[in-house]
Amino acid sequence: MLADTAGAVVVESTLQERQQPDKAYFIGRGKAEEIKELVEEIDAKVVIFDDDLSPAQTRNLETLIDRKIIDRSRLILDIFSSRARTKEAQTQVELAQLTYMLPRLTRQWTHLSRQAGGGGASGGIGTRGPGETQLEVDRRATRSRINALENALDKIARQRETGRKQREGIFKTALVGYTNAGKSTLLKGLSGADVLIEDRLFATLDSTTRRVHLGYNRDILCTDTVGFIRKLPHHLVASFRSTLEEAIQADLLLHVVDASYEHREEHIATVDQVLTDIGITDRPTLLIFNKIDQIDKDEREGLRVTYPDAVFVSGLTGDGLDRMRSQIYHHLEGARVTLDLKLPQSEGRLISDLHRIGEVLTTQYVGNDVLMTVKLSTENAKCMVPNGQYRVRDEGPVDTSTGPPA
Ligand SMILES: Nc1nc2c(ncn2[C@@H]2O[C@H](COP(=O)(O)OP(=O)(O)OP(=O)(O)O)[C@@H](O)[C@H]2O)c(=O)[nH]1
Ligand SMILES: [Mg+2]
Repeated sequence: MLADTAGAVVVESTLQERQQPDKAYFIGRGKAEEIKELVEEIDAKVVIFDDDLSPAQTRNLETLIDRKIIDRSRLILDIFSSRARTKEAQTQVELAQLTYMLPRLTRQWTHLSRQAGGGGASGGIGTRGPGETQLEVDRRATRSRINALENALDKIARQRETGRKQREGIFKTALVGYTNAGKSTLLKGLSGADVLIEDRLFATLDSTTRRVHLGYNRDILCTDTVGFIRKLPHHLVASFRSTLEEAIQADLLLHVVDASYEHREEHIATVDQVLTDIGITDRPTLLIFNKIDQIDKDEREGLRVTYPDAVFVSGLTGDGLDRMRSQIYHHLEGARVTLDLKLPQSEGRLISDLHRIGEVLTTQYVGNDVLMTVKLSTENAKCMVPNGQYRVRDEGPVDTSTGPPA
């Protein structure tokens, strides 16, 4: 599917079982020669490996098989680069590509020489001396470009940070999941917004945030994120940190699983692993089985038994979207407390903050005081309201210094 997404037509595939990869060729030398013959016979243009190859292995295979060799990382990077639309995604992809290329730079990368202003350093396989010099120039140019891109991403990350501050107080959710699970379809279904949906891998590279009405007079924010995949190149994860930051900041994760995929457990495990890798561990998560229009009743019941807390939906038909909304609502309510507050009217700043980040249910003026009933996230309740000045409904007075009520 990766190959297909990248625009290649797979004409033949082959597998080798080995205890461990060969240092020089990754596969055995005999197998590599077999592939060379096959490639000539069927006139294949490219050989794709479903694992990552070392720079030396790629070179050796290229020399032996005499075809372009593409490993899994490179394939994913190619797809990413063809799909990057926004400045941020393009910057992230370029950074990942250069990081991938740096150890692989050889004298063959003549296009880089041109970029570095080298002019006529053509011919590729030149004499050793000048060639080496050009290579050094290329490496330096690549490193300084990497630096520039990292700085640009830092800047974008800071801008995002500002945007996030303005959205403080609104309950935030993020759709995460294996690529092609149907995250964007669900965002579209929930928010009504126009979102790019494709039966291809990595249709979404940027995070898109939309407001979702839950009903019950409540709005939340929902962010669509880049899909995860097995054996995701680590430099790619690193480059996409700022996009994934939206998931890192979410109050609730909506883990979307393609229920119709036979090995969905593998996908679930991969997503959990990537989340751990980017530092998200014990985040409240709602498991969403999507594409239930594609599975029969028995299968659905089986899943229900195994995952009693999961939500079953079809982004395509809209089935289950209301259940999904109400489950999100329950999470949101669980994460909020209702407070009865008595504040001096002089606390104008605090009062306006409460209106901004909380849900003010009632307001009453008594003398110089304001009596308010406000729903707030437990987190905001802890950090915003001064010690001893509030009372949680039905639960008696609370000491804020010990944190919010459970
Ligand atoms: N049958 C069926 N197909 C669905 C459903 N939801 C999504 N799809 C299809 O699955 C494919 C992928 O959907 P997307 O919403 O683009 O998936 P995504 O998780 O955002 O994928 P990436 O952005 O590529 O990671 C599209 O062809 C959708 O039409 C569903 O409930 N049922
Ligand atoms: Mg998508």
